[in-house]
Amino acid sequence: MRREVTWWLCAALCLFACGFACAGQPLGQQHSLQSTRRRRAASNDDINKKCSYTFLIPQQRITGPICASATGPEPDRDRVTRMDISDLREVLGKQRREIETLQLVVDVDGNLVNEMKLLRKESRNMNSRVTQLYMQLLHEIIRKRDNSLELALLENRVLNATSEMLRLASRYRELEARFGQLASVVNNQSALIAALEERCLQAYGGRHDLPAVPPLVPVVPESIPANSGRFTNEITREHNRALTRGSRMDAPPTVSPVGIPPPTLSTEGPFRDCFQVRQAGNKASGMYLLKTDGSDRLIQVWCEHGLDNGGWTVFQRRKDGSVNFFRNWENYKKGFGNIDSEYWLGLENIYNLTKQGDYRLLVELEDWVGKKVYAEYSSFRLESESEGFRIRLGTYQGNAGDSLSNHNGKPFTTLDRDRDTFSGNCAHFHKGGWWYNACGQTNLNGVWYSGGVYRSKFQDGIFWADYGGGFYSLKSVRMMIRPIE
Ligand SMILES: *[C@@H]1O[C@H](CO)[C@@H](O)[C@H](O)[C@H]1NC(C)=O
Ligand SMILES: *[C@@H]1O[C@H](CO)[C@@H](O)[C@H](O)[C@H]1NC(C)=O
Ligand SMILES: *[C@@H]1O[C@H](CO)[C@@H](O)[C@H](O)[C@H]1NC(C)=O
Ligand SMILES: [Ca+2]
Repeated sequence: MRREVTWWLCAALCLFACGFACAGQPLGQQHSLQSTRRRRAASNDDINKKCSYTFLIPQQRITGPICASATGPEPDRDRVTRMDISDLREVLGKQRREIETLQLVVDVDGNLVNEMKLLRKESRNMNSRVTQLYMQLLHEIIRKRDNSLELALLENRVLNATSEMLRLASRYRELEARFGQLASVVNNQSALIAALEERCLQAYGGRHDLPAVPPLVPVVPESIPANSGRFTNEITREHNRALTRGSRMDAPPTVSPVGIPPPTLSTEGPFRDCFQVRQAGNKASGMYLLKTDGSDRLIQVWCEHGLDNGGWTVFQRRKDGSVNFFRNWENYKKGFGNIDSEYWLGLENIYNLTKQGDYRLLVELEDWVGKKVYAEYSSFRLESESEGFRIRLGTYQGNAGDSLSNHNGKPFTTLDRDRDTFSGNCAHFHKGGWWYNACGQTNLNGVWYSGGVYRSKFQDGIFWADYGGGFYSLKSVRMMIRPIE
């Protein structure tokens, strides 16, 4: 009985509810109910067709109140129907409200879902943005690391260079110390050799008339030419070997017999000095013919136009040891050598040149690493032969040091004409001809030694005491004059 009522209610509710939502699961008990009540077959069929889905409301909730009304005795069909309908209405109202509530909830949920979707989309965007940023960051990090690697490399290199520099500096100091030691040894040995030689000479025949040895020029000068040159131990004395006592003094004067005639000869008349040559428009350094005032003789000289605007008349030149400079008075008076290599213009010619006006002197020195230094004197002239061709110098200026002023006012001395202030003959010790004092701070007509530092009994090299000291022989030397403008 109770089951019948339940079914009926269910059917009604189904009809109603299907209007709202026919979405759900199939009704499980439908088949068994159909078989119990034949008179409702038609509607039952309808229900079966329409309500193929479950209700939103669970069955238990509906049965509660309906069961109460069905507990009475044999029910009247109309009464039951009325009661049921009112109950049903109530339930339906409740259901509707609930459904509305649910609808609201669904709406809210829908909004929430939309919001969720939006949020998710946004989150996706954020994700991609974050990824992008992350990649950028990664890129930056990698680049930074590369940079820092490069920086580290550079730092390493700087450190290396610094350590190398320190190493070289300490090595340089070492070498300097060693140079000092060696110089001192050389000084001691020179003194020792001189002493031994004197004793030796005295022992063999007691020649007490022999002159004393002149004082040595200090080996360590104020300015050092070049470090490398100082440590060469090689001493070549080809020039010295070539000399023999017999031939040395007999060598005839050889004023420029060698060499091509100067290019200016044919077109232009002889000039009084190289300054005039330069003023005449000749720009090339080379050999030119000069004729000094009051003289009827032509002289060949080298004109230097590549230095300090040119116009320099070169009267002395050393460069390769090709010419012997250990000569007598006559040779030094007339001149000797080859104009295009080593030569001495001659005291008479120099005298006649400097007599023409006011000249200044330039001494150019080159050491064995090719460094050139200069000593310039504001005025320069020689006195006549009767005065021994005394040298007269003005004030010094330059970077070689003033080693020539020590000779200022001194007459010229050769081996066969001793006019120096030393007890012996300075030409003998220095192996040249010069305006010796007692004896010299410079010896530019000495022996040409190869390599710089030389070892010899006497200081007979081409030295300039203030540049290299007494035992450093210069590689090349030039002495030249130009009128004072
Ligand atoms: C620095 O010197 C060390 C050895 O002294 C060497 O291994 C390294 O490669 C050098 N670095 C550079 C950048 O030259
Ligand atoms: C050189 O001689 C001096 C004294 O004459 C001496 O004090 C010095 O030690 C000597 N030097 C060398 C390297 O022999
Ligand atoms: C120097 O000049 C004088 C005249 O002042 C002359 O007699 C002499 O020959 C000249 N000397 C030379 C070498 O030219
Ligand atoms: Ca003397």
